[in-house]
Amino acid sequence: MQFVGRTTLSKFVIENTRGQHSEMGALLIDVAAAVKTISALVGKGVLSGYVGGANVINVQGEEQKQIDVISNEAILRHCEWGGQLAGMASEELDEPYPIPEQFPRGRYLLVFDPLDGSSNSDVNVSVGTIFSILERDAPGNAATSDFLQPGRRQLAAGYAIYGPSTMLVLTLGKGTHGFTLDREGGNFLLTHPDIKVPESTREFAINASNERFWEPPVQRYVSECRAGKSDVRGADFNMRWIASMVAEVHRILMRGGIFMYPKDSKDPGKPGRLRLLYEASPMAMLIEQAGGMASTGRQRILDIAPDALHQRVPVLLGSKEEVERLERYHHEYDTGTDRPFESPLFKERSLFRS
Ligand code: AFP
Repeated sequence: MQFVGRTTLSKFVIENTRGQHSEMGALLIDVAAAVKTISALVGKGVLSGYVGGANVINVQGEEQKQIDVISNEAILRHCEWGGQLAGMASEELDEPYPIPEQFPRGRYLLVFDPLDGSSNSDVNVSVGTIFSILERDAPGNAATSDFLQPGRRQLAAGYAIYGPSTMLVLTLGKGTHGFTLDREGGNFLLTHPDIKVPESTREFAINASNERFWEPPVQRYVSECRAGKSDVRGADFNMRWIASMVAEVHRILMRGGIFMYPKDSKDPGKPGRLRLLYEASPMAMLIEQAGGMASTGRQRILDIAPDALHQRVPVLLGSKEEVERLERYHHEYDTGTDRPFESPLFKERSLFRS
């Protein structure tokens, strides 16, 4: 009886999608069911039989684990039957998934990364599912072009984090709200209503092994954070890197910070590592709805019109003051007005420019 009377995810969703989007409410309840299935599997670790073992290469040219495949299946099976969807798109599938013949069609589009950070599942570190819901003008069978909408058109976005506890964090366009899974009762309970990202932070997250491939504005920013009290920032910074975007974004929603996977020159064919439709856009909506910012450094992420399903983008997101600073550094760099910088990397750049 301990949790009786608390707001469940189902109640929250039904109350907040009544009217025009009630069918989307039903879809979200199916997404939550899929998330519970994945949570149970991930929580078993190697005992599930899906963690570890041989990997295959997926459509992104990346290693695909058995747990990725089974998580993808879980979402497809839980969500394909209800009649709300015109199609689904997944990180694990090259093309959109058509709704099977035997099921009715709806007008919503579900895009998702079934298990982000799955390389971490082998080492028992938090992983997550990221999802987003878009709308097509009419019910029917979705084509790839239907999915290519800027993130500002998302009707809902969320992620589940499979950590010491499983949480589902959701926005329907009115704030960002966190629900914790009560494993015994089987319900997600509203535990973190109206999450707010602090505007200021002294914590940043970036894969620093890529430093030599970053653009100068990011090198400048990180070098200033590392210099701490002794330099222009006048304060010491802390660094974190989990290599699991869901876990980094969750930390930022809980206590502030900035997450960066910037543009780099490591592979000139890839303008960033993270995927726009099912990683960057949903996280950008959640962060903005919590009062933070999400940018490429040169453009608001939610304004990018995708031209491919698996398009990659640079991602800088989190506490407002830091994302604004990074945007300013990009602008100063692009316009040649950045101040003389003492880092050897910047001296190198000024040599190139002179
Ligand atoms: P996987 O799902 O292949 O593990 O990738 C997760 C991810 O795209 C994202 O969650 C992390 O931020 C990023 O990779 C970490 O990658 P690095 O290996 O570059 O640190």
